[in-house]
Amino acid sequence: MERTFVMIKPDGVQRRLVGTIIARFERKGLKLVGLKLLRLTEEKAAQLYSIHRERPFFSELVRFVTSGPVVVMVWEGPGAVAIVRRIIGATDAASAEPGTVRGDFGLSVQMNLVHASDSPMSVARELPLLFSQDELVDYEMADAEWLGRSDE
Ligand code: IDP
Ligand code: MG
Repeated sequence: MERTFVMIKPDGVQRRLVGTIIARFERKGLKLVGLKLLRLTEEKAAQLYSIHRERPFFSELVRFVTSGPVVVMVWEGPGAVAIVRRIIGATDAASAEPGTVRGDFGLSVQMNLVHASDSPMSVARELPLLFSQDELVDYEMADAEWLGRSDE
């Protein structure tokens, strides 16, 4: 079953939106398989965003995501990567669609509340940076048969 890596950024934690954001993924029918509150080290943040190393906003981005605690999560479900990207919305929160997390709660391109892996390849790189295998929990959801899509 597909899994994706998601992180509520420091602005989401400081603005007390952790529960609200988690609820968006829960109500869609995704399954939570990993969850932690922590503060990223500069090194971890730089690794997570290594593809942006050459971008002008890189050092500001690392400073921002290390400025306070974040909530890191792993969500599971058929097509979880693309579904979560649609739920969070476009990168620039100011122009993200209403109904998305960024569209409903943000105004900024940097402080856009949440990170989510953009492809299964990104999940394979990002998830192990923040979670070890024994921090991911295997279990069945009681409502799985009522969500209409079985394991693929
Ligand atoms: P994504 O989070 O939607 O995948 P990316 O392009 O991968 O967007 O950028 C990673 C993060 O870097 C964004 O979520 C945002 O916090 C920050 N960022 C992206 N573009 C800019 C920019 O032009 N200025 C400042 N920060 C940016
Ligand atoms: Mg990205």
